[in-house]
Amino acid sequence: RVRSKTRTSKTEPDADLSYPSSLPPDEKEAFIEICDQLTVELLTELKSRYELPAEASEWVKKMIEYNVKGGKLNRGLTVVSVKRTIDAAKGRVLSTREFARAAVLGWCIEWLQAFFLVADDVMDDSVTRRGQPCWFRLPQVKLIAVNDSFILESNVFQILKRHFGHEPFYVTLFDLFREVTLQTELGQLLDLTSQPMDGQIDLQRFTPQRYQLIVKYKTAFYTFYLPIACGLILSGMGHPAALATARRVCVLMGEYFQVQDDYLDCYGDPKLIGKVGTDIQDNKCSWLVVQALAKATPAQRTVLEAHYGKHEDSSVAAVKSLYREMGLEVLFKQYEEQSYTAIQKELDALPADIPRPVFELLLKKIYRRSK
Ligand code: GPP
Ligand code: MG
Ligand code: MG
Ligand code: MG
Repeated sequence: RVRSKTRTSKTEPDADLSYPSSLPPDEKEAFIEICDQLTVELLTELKSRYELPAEASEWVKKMIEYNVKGGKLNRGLTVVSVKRTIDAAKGRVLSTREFARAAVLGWCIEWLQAFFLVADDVMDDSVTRRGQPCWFRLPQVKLIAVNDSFILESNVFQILKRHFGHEPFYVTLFDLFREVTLQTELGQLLDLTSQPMDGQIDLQRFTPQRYQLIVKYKTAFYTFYLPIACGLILSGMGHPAALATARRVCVLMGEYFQVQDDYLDCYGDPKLIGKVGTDIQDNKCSWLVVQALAKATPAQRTVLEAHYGKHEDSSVAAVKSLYREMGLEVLFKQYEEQSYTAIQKELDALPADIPRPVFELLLKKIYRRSK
């Protein structure tokens, strides 16, 4: 009896775990404040537990600030929406502490994304990200960015342990992050090896089937399934049937999202998307080239064979003008509408234990997106 009085219950914080007692009313501002707290916690731990000298922890601090913030935060904020929607259905409003904990989990996804992006930009030889030079482009960084991406990944598990290590669902969360990370890495493998490395360009390999597999693994799981699953697990709704349903819809949305990303790589405004497209030069199995190949005449195919995957501006221009000639912009708009309708239909059929408003919000956020 005495013990049960003095011991903290499972949902009470550990002694060293604190959350702000008040947060700004604006959701995004409040969410961002949690990131600052997490950064301070990580740096404190690096200095105390891992004996990191000031100069090195200063590096990590700059690296986190450069790479973790500055995104659209869709993934992270989704965790909060799921928790809020499920609680609202039970007539409950999130307390500041509950908001903060959902936000912490949301930041784990933003951190994981930072790991992926820092590494992806090295592999894709990209120039800009989120409106600034890619981290590895900084002269003082270069390939240290590879190790930095690993540190960002480890940070995810430091945050998870500190904030959720005492929860009964800790192992479930841990396993989810580990699994989604592997899925994304396998997707990245398929993306990077969609062409043989011997310099020969084999456009035969760019099939719709391969495309679907790449985008499902490299994008859908971490972009849509992970935030939704985190929200469900945090709300005590992470049973296998709900997760399986969520996963099916998330894969559909993820495919649509990556098709948009491929479209924007060529047709987006770099000022809006914060990055300069490199898919044509990089010989990527992009939605655009897959569509082009599916309907190309032999002459058009020859143009692609001559110019796709080449770094010269004239080759990139030749591919872009072929895309224009083939009406790929119109084809994309058609795909966009079809895909939107198909996903909407799936949402209409969702069982009651899935927080449909969250999916609707997500779909609304990405429909006809220009960034
Ligand atoms: C998006 O591909 C996929 C990722 C960013 C996942 C990377 C995974 C790793 C394991 C590193 P993309 O290259 O089209 O994205 P972007 O256009 O943003 O560079
Ligand atoms: Mg890539
Ligand atoms: Mg990339
Ligand atoms: Mg892209």
